Amino acid sequence: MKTADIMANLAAKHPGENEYLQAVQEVLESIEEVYNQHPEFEKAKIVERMVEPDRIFTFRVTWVDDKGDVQTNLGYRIQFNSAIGPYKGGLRFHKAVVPSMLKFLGFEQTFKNALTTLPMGGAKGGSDFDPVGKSNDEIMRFCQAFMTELWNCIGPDQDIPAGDVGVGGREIGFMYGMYKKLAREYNTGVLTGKGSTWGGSILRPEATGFGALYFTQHLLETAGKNIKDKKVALSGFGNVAWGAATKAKELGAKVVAISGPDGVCEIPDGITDEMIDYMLDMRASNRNKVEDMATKFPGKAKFTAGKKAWSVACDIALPCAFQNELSEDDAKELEKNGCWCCCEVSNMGCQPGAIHYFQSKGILFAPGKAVNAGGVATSGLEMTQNASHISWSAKEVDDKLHFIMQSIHEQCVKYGTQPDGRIDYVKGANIAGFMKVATAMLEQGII
Ligand code: 2IT
Repeated sequence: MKTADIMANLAAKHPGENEYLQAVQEVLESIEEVYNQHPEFEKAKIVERMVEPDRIFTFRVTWVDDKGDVQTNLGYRIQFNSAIGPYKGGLRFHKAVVPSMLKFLGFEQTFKNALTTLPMGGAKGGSDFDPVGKSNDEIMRFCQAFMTELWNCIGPDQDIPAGDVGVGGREIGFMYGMYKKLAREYNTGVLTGKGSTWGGSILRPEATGFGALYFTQHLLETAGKNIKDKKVALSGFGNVAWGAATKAKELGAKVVAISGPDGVCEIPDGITDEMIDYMLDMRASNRNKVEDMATKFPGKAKFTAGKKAWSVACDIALPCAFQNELSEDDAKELEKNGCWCCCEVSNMGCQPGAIHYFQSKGILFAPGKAVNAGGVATSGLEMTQNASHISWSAKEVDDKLHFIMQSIHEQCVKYGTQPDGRIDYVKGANIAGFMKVATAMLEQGII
């Protein structure tokens, strides 16, 4: 297999689907060498099959807003790969959602889920519904309308959605209510990220951010470093950024920046518990403005419009918001300001130029599919609890999450250690995930 040939084919079939093509390119270029050592993969055309989703559902979602006006959005579910388990992955509600975005996310999810050690295939879904400025009632009506179409594409042993950008516990609750009504079954295992009184796993809301910090700890330890007293800049203020800020502070780091689409909030003395709690209010308000933090905590948080978190001096950068949010220029600015480590928490948060720049300068870098896998891993733990009708304590879940993040780090080291001793976490994560999925596909025949 030659990456360039496969990419040329894919680009011709899917013109303009840039995010999808970017995600596939990143994986193929890092697995090419290993793949070509396995003629049985080539014979079964594993790569050609793996880069295309198994199937895509597209549907219209019509609902009525608070003014009584009829609104129509598009909804999608992309079932990408089910080699190692039922389809699993989040739902994203964001105005920029198009098939290319969900295909990149579903493709990434397949490898990420393989890294978790749990039996989950890859999927993604969502809608171009824009939650910004919407009331609680509007969110509920939209979620209900969305589920009237989605419900018969999913099931606890078939496809299990969860949250992603724009979808948290509130949205999962509204969607589960409608699912239950349509399916006439109390199938908690059909969605993860549920409320903790009705089948949701303790620590699922925190899990992506906590897992990211556990992974960061392993990476730093392997490099002979430590997170204590280090300055951390993170982007976003949603669920993932909230979990990351909470654990970073708990581990003794100083979170000096958070950001939003409107700009950055610099927090020179480090984020406080009150500020971390306030991030939840900011998300629930659907205003999508990080400036609200500076308004609420004047003198402690300083807002600058139009700037990114990467303009703030830090040791460690944690992109926690959206794909391609960190460019090569941002990477250069980070380096100039003293940053020596970037753990990507968002899915494909760094542009290819930024990753190459970090790696060429010896700046520690790990990719999202390894760093943020604690979220979907804890979804997997939620599925186990649902299937056995029990609920684990916070300690049990946290211990398992710790163990999984350690195992993901070990897989990256195993497959990513280079002849010069350097660990290429991008290669490590991609090869480890790929080998698991490819082997399962091979064993299951040509389907
Ligand atoms: O990107 C992700 O891994 C998620 N949005 C979580 C998916 C899940 O099924 O918990």
